[in-house]
Order: sequence, then structure tokens, then C-alpha cells
Amino acid sequence: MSSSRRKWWRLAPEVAEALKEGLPVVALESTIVAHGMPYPANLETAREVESIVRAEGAIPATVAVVDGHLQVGCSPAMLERLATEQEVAKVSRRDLPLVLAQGKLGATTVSGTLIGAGLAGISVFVTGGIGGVHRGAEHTWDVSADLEELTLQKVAVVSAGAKSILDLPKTLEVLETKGVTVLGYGTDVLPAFFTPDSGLPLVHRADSPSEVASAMAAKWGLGLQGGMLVANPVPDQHGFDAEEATKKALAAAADQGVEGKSLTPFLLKHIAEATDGKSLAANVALVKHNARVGAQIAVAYAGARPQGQE
Ligand code: PSU
Ligand code: MN
Repeated sequence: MSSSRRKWWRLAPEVAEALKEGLPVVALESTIVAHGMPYPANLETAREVESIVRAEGAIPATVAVVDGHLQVGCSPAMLERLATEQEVAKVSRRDLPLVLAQGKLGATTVSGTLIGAGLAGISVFVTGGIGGVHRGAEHTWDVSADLEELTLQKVAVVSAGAKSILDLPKTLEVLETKGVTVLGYGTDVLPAFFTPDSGLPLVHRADSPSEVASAMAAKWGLGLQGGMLVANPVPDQHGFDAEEATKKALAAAADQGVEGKSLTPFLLKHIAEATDGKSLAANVALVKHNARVGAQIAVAYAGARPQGQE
């Protein structure tokens, strides 16, 4: 690892130690904390997700941009800053150079977090839902940088599928084109974030952490670049049909000319308001569920990994 690179990113001591020992580590994103949920649910959820990862026997590493570094593993004080400060940049691959150079506080999206996980050599990353191809992308070309990053980093991302605010068939097509393996976790259909079933069939499924870990070992053992998407449905009791609220939120966004990086946070906020907080409760529940499954996969992968393989 070149020292010049380490000038721009750093590991929390606990994460560095765990990686050195080959212990399971789970990366976590921070955009969900700064832009995806309101205070105080954001901070409570961020803390609980870290505890769930620990309870399953892995070390959590929340990724963010702090004081001119891509920080892999946030301290409790950093988490609190991300959850409470007004001016937090939303950082994808495109935004990293400026937010780093200017020393601003930044919350990493799935794409930004994947970069941190990749640099650190963390193999599992837990989020709520990944970005994808937006509805109307044939006109706007709005395709999340998350999809591209999944082709670059050797990381398995555990998510509740992709948000129903997206065009899910197109998102699946792009994932196939780019060679990102999508595994339904205990399901044969793509989960749609708030809803366990999008109605879209998946080609591959896994029913246990060790099945996912073996697929990871095979992909990277062969030397294939890029990641994998583990699509884990929202627990049944928290799932609901968000289509009506989503349509309203999309109409409001079009009305107000909201686009680009502001779109996803805008839609999430509107859906939460339109559903009286039901979507927020579902969001919290599915992230926690993903944390449990992701940590179990990290534990299985740490155990299965052949000696000397990253
Ligand atoms: N899922 C959530 N809440 C979020 C996001 C996903 O439950 O806030 C964020 C993730 O950080 C994801 C980002 O990477 O939205 C995608 O944004 P965009 O569509 O602008 O690429
Ligand atoms: Mn976009």
C-alpha cells in the first residue's frame, strides 16, 4: 500500500486491527445517516446497526469523508456529526476529490462507500437499498453511480434490493450487462425495498450465509473484478406497498424540478411524509435485517476464505 494513498484515507484503529487479524468486518454507508433518514431516527439506527454487526461477531466500519480523509470506521463522535450537522455533502465517486481536498464533512453513498471498502479490503458492505436506473432514465440518463462502482470493487453488497422509486427492470438489465451477480437471499424475486416482492424473477438465489460466502470465494478466487449484490427482502411484518406514495413523490419532484443528487433524498422524505412514517419504520427495519445477514455473511466468508486470498 503506497503511503501517498494513505494520505487520503485512513482506517479506524479497531478496523485496522481486525483486518490485520483476518477477522470479519462489515462496511456501512453514511448517506443513509445524513440524507436518508431524519434526526434522531438516523443516529439511533446508525448506532443500532453497528451493535447488530457486533452482536453477530463482526466489526462495523462506517465510511464517510472526515477532515480531508476517506474514513473507514467512524468514531461515535463522527457518527453524531454526520447525523446532526446541516452541511453534509453527499459523496459519490464523482464528488470525492473536491470534498476531500476542501476538508468538508461528507456522507458516502453506496458508490463512495464501495471505494472505501475496496481500498481497505473489506469484502462485505451493508446498506438499505442501492441506487439504480431512475424512472424516465430514457429521457434523463439518471443512472446511479452505484451500479458502475459495483463493477469495480470486490465487495458483496447486502441490500433490500433496489428502491421502488427506480425503474427496476432496467436496473436488473444494467446489472446483468455489467456482470454483477445478483443473489436473492431466501427469495426467487428481486425485493423492492419497502416491498419484499417486485414481481421480477431473479436467476440466482442463496439460502444461507455460507452459500453467499462460497459464491464470493469463487468469483474472486477466479480473479473476476467487481462485486455482488445480495438482495435481502424487508421482513414481512414491515413490508408495505409504497407505489401510491412513490408516484406522488415523483410528481412533486417533477413539479419542483428536483433532479440529480437531490432526487433520492427528496423522494425518501416525501414518501415518509405521505405514509405517516410507515416508510421510515420499514427503512429502519430492513437496514437492521440487512446488518444481521451481512454480518453473518462476513463471518462465513472470513472462515471460508482460502489462506492468502483477499
Ligand atoms: N437507500 C436508503 N437511503 C438512502 C440511500 C439508499 O435507504 O439514502 C442512498 C444511498 O447512499 C445510495 C444513494 O447510494 O441513495 C443513491 O443516490 P443516487 O440515486 O443519487 O445515486
Ligand atoms: Mn442520479
